[in-house]
Amino acid sequence: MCLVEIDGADRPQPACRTLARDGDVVTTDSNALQAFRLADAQWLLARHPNDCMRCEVNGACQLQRLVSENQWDEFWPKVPAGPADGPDTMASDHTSPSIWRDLSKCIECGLCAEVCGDAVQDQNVIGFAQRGFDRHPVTVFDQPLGRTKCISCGQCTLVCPVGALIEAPHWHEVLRTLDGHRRVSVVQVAPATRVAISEEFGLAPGTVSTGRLINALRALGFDFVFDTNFAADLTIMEEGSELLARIRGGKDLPLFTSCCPGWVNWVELNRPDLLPHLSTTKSPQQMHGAIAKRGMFARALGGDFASGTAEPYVVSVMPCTAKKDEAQRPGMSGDVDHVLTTRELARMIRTRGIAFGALPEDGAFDSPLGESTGAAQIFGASGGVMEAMVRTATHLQGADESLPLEWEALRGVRRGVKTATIPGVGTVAVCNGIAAAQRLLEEDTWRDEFVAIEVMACVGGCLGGGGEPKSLDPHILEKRARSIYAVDAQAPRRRSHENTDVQTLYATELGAPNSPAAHQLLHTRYAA
Ligand code: HC0
Ligand code: SF4
Repeated sequence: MCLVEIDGADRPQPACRTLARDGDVVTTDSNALQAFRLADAQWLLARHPNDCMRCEVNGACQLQRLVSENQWDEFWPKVPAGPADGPDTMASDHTSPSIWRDLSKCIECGLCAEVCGDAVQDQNVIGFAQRGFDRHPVTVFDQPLGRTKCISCGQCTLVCPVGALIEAPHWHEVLRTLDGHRRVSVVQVAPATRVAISEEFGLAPGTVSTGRLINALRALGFDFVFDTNFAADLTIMEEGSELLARIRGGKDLPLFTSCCPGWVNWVELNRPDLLPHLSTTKSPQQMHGAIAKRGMFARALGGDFASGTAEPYVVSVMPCTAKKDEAQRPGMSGDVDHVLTTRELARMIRTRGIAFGALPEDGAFDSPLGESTGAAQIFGASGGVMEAMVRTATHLQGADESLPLEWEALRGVRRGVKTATIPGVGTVAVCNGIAAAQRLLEEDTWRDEFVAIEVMACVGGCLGGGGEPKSLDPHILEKRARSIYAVDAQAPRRRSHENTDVQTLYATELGAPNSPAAHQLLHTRYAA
């Protein structure tokens, strides 16, 4: 569809994969190109299911947009091929807890194979098989996705222009539960969602929409709207203390952060020998759910909730597809019932006719699981978890309080490894993207070089997560990151140990970080 004519070339070339050279004369529209596109469209539409009304990407599908813009409707057969008519490889694949595939909708653009391959994630779970009309994307040995080494990062869903690869949708079930009014409902919102959801509603990329988002969630019917950032501060208390204990004991260093479930999946699937390095601290999503269901929030609700015979219904809104998988992991005790991606939440908001852009910006999180510091907010950017940990670990070490809060060397959305040497702690590394981590781990030098390594599977960190809005803006990651760091810079408290609700939680229930009570609620195990 993106064919262009280049003077001197013997046939039209795809714009998406042809590098423009100095002096090229490129024609993007002509009668010949329109004829090519129409022929392509006819071929695609003849095979494409005609089920837009119930397709998960209805309204966000690039094929649908092209049909409408070019008035190709008449070329779409009234009774097109559906999933039931295709060969086996066309069947819907729902075996992954995070990603659904429906190859009957595939337009064979190749973007999924590219992003899963060497160009970005370097997982090579999806590639291309056959040639000509039979060419289609396949997994290794044509296995269902759930039986491959897919890490659930969702980057393929982010680039799929149609509905062939999507996040496993939870939003229908969430709406049904809210509409039933039979359970006390709790929702938590991730740091990277609030800086990206604006894009779904035509607001400028990078617009911070925390207040609007809270109001939208209340309008959808949630009883309590909380901040994942509260639990991110708690994560830092636990993980920072775990790091210092390992440094003191000289064991299982470097410590690997464990809040990115795509990364945890990668270690379990590819390098189980490295599991002892993973922090046992649960991710903020899971900690938040644990406290809501079995911790201070359940006790505050009283009655059956306090005694443990009833549980609130806990939903999280995440920029990440792998968080769906994380919530179903053994060892997570059902802390979170359903996980919505940023895109799914936008769909819910649209379905209910809520005018997001017109909502007041004054929404405030409920207490006590709503307080957070700037350190928690930067979790959403690559390097943020490490920077937050450094801010608190240096404090716990009794280091000079005049140490900088901002560690520029750990920031930035460019793929690769970032490092910094922290007085009193040691040298730390940040792997921005799973491919960068793979490369670092190929040589053994990391074992002696670093005391802690942060890995985020998606380039940019959660703000580039597979559940974020699809964007064609080449600077989208920078824009979202800028907003995240701006929220931190304006926060009245910027270090996790300064969160007063977290302090109260330790004083009244958990004792100290890494105590037996904290381990019971806030830590997990991994499967080799
Ligand atoms: Fe993230 Fe998280 S920062 S993983 O990217 O740690 O998804 O935004 O919510 O859990 O806090 C995602 C984002 C989170 C968690 C937090 C961490
Ligand atoms: Fe590849 Fe990630 Fe998609 Fe899995 S979710 S197929 S690892 S891009």
